[in-house]
Amino acid sequence: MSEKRDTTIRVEGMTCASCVRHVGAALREVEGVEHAEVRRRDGVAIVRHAAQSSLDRMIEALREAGYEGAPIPPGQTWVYELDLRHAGTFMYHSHYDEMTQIALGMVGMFIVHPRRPRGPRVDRDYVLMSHEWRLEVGARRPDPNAMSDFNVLTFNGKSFPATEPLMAGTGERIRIRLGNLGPMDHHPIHIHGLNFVTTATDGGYVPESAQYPETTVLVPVGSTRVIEMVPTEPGDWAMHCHMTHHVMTQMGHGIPNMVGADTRRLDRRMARVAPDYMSMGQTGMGGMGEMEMPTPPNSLPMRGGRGPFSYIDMGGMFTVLKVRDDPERADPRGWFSHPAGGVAAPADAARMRADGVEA
Ligand SMILES: [Cu+2]
Repeated sequence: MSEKRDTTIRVEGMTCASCVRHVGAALREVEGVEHAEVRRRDGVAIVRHAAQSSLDRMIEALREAGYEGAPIPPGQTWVYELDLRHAGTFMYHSHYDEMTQIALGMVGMFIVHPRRPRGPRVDRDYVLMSHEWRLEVGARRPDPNAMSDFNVLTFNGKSFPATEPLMAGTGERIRIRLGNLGPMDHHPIHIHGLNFVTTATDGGYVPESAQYPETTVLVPVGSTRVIEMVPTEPGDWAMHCHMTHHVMTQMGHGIPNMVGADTRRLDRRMARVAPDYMSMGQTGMGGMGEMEMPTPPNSLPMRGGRGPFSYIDMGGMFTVLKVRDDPERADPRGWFSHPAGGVAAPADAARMRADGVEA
């Protein structure tokens, strides 16, 4: 192992914008590289999760750095050297003022590719890092004091519809590396229309004999899960966290439960004092994103995006796995063309009668 290579991650400043931009920034390296340099700038402390297998060397580096006692002062650049002895999917983050620095997004993925490929060759290799934020409506900076009540949920720093869709070819083998360095919540990541196996965690590879099929994988805080699949059905398959709140964005916590309420009398009386008043939530909240009502700047209230059939009212931690027979020529932002008869439609009366259903 005589190869030496320097790789630099720059983490500059700690303003909201630079941190949000930094989330999901993935460092990719190759196993066996003797020297990787992680250069960090401005107010960042320590890398701990990165390259667990290089722990000895890293502990040494951290001792030199004073571990938890010596955060890098603003304006300085420190160097951490790691021997990348094992391949895998790891993460890095600051270990100083964790509530603030992690809440503001000072996290990223650290991918070490094996020198010799293991297992079946994959055709595509994606990285998705989840994160959660408390961002008051109209505020520019996430609130680091939040402990459980997060209202903006992201993949690689973006909420749907801004998330990148993942393209895949029918019959290809797809790898998705999932990482979670959000402050508090575990995310059960679910994919429609196909199943997958977990082939690795940040602790190492899962032997093939221990892999089992799943449609949802839980990604706990502080861990990575690598899933692989071979999609056989072309289509637009939703991929999202299955916690319902995590596919919705800012939604006004503390609002009363209005489902089923008869507000006609209230609306009449309110109209006398506030002509623009409108009660909301009597049938749930699903249509609110589509209404696209004016909102304060820098807010993301329950927004989804346009779908092929109607408005997709999911936002947050949601993206689409686009499986195509000819992925190289397909538009990653375009929607799947369903074959005739391949989508649901209102039931016709004759069919319902034949099934014994009263129309
Ligand atoms: Cu979630």
